[in-house]
Amino acid sequence: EGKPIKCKAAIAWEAGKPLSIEEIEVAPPRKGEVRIKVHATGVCHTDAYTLSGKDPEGLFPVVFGHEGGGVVESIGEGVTSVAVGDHVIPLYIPECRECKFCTSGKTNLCSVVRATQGQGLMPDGTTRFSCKDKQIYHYMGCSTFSEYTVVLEISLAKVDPVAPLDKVCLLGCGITTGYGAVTNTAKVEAGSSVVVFGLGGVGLSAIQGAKAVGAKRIIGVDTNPRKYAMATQMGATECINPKDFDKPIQQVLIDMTDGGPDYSFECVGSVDLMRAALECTHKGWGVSTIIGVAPAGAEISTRPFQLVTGRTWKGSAFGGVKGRSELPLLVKRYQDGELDIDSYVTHTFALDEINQAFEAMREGSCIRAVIQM
Ligand code: NAD
Ligand code: DAO
Ligand code: ZN
Repeated sequence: EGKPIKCKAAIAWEAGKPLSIEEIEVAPPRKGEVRIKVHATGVCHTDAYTLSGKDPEGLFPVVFGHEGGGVVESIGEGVTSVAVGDHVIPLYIPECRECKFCTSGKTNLCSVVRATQGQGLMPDGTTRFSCKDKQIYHYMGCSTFSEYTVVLEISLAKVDPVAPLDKVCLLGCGITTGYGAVTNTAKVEAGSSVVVFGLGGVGLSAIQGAKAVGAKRIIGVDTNPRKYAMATQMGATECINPKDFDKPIQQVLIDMTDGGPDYSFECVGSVDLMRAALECTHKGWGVSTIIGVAPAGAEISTRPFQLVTGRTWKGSAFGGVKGRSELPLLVKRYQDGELDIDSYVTHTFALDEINQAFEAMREGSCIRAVIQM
């Protein structure tokens, strides 16, 4: 029977306030659970969104963080797929391999622990974190802003221990999301034309995916021209700024591409851009994939004629990637030099500087801030 561990964590006591570094107690892993020493974690917009208080499902107090990498410290009863010392990436979409979703062959949205994960709890309805005699909620089943965390076995991708965790941690969210949306969800073919709206970490990864599958034209769209250099480095053949045109951006793109691109990806989270992204695609076969997360309650619209005339609207969560099965392959691609991760790390901080990472994210120059524990 394991013992509780005392360690440092960044706690969000309430919405809209900076995180505070506290000593917390992390209980040992129970049945099907694994305790991990977190080595590095990215900071993503979803953490900032929930911290802001705008997320109607946000719970406090909580340990945020869902883009991490760590090493297994101890395992609970019945855990067989990982062992002490294994290197792992926590997954906010688990892969149980048994539920209706996992066995469908059609989706990565494993739903066995959906209810409790959304309530910030482990499946037995309790939490493994406490601080100052208060129970602290888990976040997205990961809670990587802590030196130690407890995650379900089915929510862990075991990865090559040689891969640097302060880089491959970014496969826990944004990079996999953009890349997978192109390769898994839209299944873009070689020779295609592709438009990517939003050139942050997610959009840049969609560009990398498009380049990897052999797309011949890859157009990046962003209102911030400082994003174009990196987009070009990742494989964009051209970048445009909607502010430079009087015409709606969908018309600009249709004119540029003789009727519209074969594929588009919305990587911003704006319902207006989602509409533009659908409507710019080519009549008869255009496929537009929504990746960006819009504000709670927002709705999309277009004229049904856009679909009647052969355009398809899709969406993608975590790039349609089944984490336990597929993340090791993305790690391999990184190690083989086929997937750039290093360039995304524009900022690094220590855990007690984590509020600076949230500030950096608001600046246009930041792609990803990584916290080194
Ligand atoms: P980011 O903020 O780094 O990038 C967004 C980019 O969009 C920025 O470069 C910004 O300049 C640009 N932009 C803003 N308004 C624009 C406009 N009107 N026109 C063109 N460009 C505009 O964010 P990110 O980390 O790349 O994430 C992008 C989106 O993906 C977010 O909504 C995030 O929540 C979402 N996301 C979705 C999933 C998923 O599984 N579906 C996973 C991770 C992130
Ligand atoms: O199974 O219903 C479900 C929830 C799946 C979670 C999908 C999350 C996609 C957006 C994540 C935002 C970035 C972390
Ligand atoms: Zn499942």
